[in-house]
Amino acid sequence: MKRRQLLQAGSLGALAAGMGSLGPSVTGASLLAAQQQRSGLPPIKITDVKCILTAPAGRRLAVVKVSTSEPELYGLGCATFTQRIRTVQTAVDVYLKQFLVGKSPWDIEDIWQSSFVSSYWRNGPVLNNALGGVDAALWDILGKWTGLPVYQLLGGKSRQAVDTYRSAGGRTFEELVDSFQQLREQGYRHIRCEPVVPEASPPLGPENAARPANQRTRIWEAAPFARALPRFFGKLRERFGEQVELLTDVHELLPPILAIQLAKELEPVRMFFLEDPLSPEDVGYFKHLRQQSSTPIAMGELFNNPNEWLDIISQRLIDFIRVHISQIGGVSMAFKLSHLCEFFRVRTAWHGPGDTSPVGHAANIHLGLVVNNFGIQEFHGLTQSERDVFPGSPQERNGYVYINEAPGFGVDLDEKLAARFPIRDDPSFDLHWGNLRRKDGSIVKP
Ligand code: GCO
Ligand code: MG
Repeated sequence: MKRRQLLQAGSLGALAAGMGSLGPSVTGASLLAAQQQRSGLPPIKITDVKCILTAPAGRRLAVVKVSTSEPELYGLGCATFTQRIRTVQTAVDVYLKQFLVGKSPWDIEDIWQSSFVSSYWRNGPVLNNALGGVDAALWDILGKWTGLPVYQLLGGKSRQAVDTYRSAGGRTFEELVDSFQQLREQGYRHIRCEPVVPEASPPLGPENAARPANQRTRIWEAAPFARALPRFFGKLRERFGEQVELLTDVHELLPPILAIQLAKELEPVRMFFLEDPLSPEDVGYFKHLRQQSSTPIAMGELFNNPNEWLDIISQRLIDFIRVHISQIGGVSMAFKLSHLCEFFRVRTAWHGPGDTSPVGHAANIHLGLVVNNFGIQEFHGLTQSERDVFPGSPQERNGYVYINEAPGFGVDLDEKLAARFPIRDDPSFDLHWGNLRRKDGSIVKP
């Protein structure tokens, strides 16, 4: 039977069954059975849940594949936590698999809620990414079955494409200006710059480079960095004028009072936003930051759970929410979060770096197409090998990014090709953050 026929037969049959069984004498158990019948979708089951790891562009990516009893009906969801990717794989392949096989893929919300508490201890990047991957895969399955793109299931398009920002790179001001100019010529209207400040990050001698990868240090001093940034952006504004939006990311590295000074001193530049000025542990400082400065604030790539964002959103202390969607539990949670933000005029700016798979980028974009309070989308850009491993990946044109109109998220995974880009467990891949130190040797916390 074709999908649509089955869907119709399913809805009518189930409606009749539901009407018959929902009388005043319904017991708890029969109510559960009646609900299961009444979904209007065929009674298929989850048959497998697995995590696929691949690194087509060098960065380690994790994708969850949920298979069903319907031949060839499966869904994909990004679960990338690149620094601890094997732990996500275990959470999916061992724990979520045994919890989910045999359940209905249509119960997206119930699977989210039950999986979330299934470990009793919860939250955190490992379990949330694993759950986020499953959640997105279930939306993908629903889209494929109904023949609709996920954006349609979430409410339909509010816009035709999502506007993106890219980062200009370079070690000197001149190099950065060149890179900035190229991005302008490609049509970008929003450009992020993270200048290298030599006084803040002095190069280390050859003895550092000679150390084993897990013991190599980088130096970072907040004060010279915070002083240099306003000068840098002042020059950039002078050079490129008012027709471009400027963004910067300070990676939660500043002591709160320096973040406040920086936000104030950036005011004349009229930034589009200042990204991640404070550590998640310092969220209490947002109210002081807000009282002192009108520089727009984007926050959140390290956030895991609602307790980290509820206060700063409801007290109107930030302007853009930029969580990593799989890190907070996937599309379902991000959709709720975007609605919460809508009421407080906070716009979305989902995290979209290189350590997001094309499936994850597509999820960011589907949400961005729907929500009224879309702000901007970070889109790192994809290499040809990523596009080959993930057929149907999003495309950029003139600074906008587009998804295709295929059902679900519209992105597939060529597993055979993915296996030709195995991930590496080399320590130089994930020790970057843990070896960032001040000149006195003490650790710097992002
Ligand atoms: C961003 C981020 C990334 C992170 C990276 C960590 O805004 O794009 O800060 O560059 O550093 O995702 O793995
Ligand atoms: Mg960032």
